[in-house]
Amino acid sequence: MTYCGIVSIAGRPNVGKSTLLNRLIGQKLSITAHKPQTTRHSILGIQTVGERQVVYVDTPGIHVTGKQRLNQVLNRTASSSLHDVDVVILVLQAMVWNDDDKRAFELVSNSGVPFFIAVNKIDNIRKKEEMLPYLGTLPTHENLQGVVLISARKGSGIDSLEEQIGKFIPEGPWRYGEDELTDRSARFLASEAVREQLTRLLSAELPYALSVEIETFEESADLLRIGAVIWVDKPSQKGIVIGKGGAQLKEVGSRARATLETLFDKKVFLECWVRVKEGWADDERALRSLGYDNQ
Ligand SMILES: Nc1nc2c(ncn2[C@@H]2O[C@H](COP(=O)(O)OP(=O)(O)O)[C@@H](O)[C@H]2O)c(=O)[nH]1
Ligand SMILES: [Mg+2]
Repeated sequence: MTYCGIVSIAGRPNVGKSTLLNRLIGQKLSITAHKPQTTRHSILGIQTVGERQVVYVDTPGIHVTGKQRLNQVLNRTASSSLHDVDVVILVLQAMVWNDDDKRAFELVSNSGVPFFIAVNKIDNIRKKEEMLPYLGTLPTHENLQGVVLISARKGSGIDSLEEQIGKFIPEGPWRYGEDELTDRSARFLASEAVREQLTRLLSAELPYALSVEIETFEESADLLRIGAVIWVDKPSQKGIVIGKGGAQLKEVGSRARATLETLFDKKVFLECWVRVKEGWADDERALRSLGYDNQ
């Protein structure tokens, strides 16, 4: 007898959804950074233990407002991932409850799916009893199955979360192979690894103005050769990404390469270029051509 279920990881940006997915799968599948909108795509993390396969869906965060098309597409992706799932994990940040959390709670509780609240980043709280008043103010709902305190970064509470979720995974055939970890291609993971470092190393708004496309991806027995194009909005941004004497781009490349060598367990040769593509964040067609879509 086998079990298989889909678990959606929901919540506003920056609460630690992607960090949680990576922790659950034990691999860096989804990129993380201390900035909202780091995750632009839904990504699946597949965990198969014994007879049970759990497919976790990491989503872009749920935003209250979205002026740009990119924001609207991100919200649509986030809401659509709440249906046709078996359980939702609504991630909150310990001691924080704001308008975006409230909206995420409403979306999740209205989806009709059983859900858990995972209160994340408890490693930041020195005295755990200080959390009691906060926990008391969280709303309740008939579909809410429990509240679990976790640290996605440090790993605490994860076993308990997995155990409680396990009870909601129905009997059924596996959807993925036993060894599969994600639905995403190696090319996609490569482009995300580059975007992660750009998001981390560049300041302020610039990361939102860029996207990464993999032009070449050649695998041989002992080497992975990857060519990545970094698309920016304006000519002025090109120089910022490249940095003085190319230092910034070099740093991005070498950090992304380290991530990819761990992920693929292989030597990686990574080359990055910067090119200008104006106004893409407002042009839905351009978004599609770069792979940002609901699918
Ligand atoms: N202290 C602490 N920081 C965390 C934890 N989980 C995530 N973070 C940090 O919170 C930021 C946002 O994490 P991320 O997973 O990208 O959030 P997402 O937008 O919800 O996917 C990153 O800087 C993470 O390192 C945690 O358990 N403890
Ligand atoms: Mg994320």
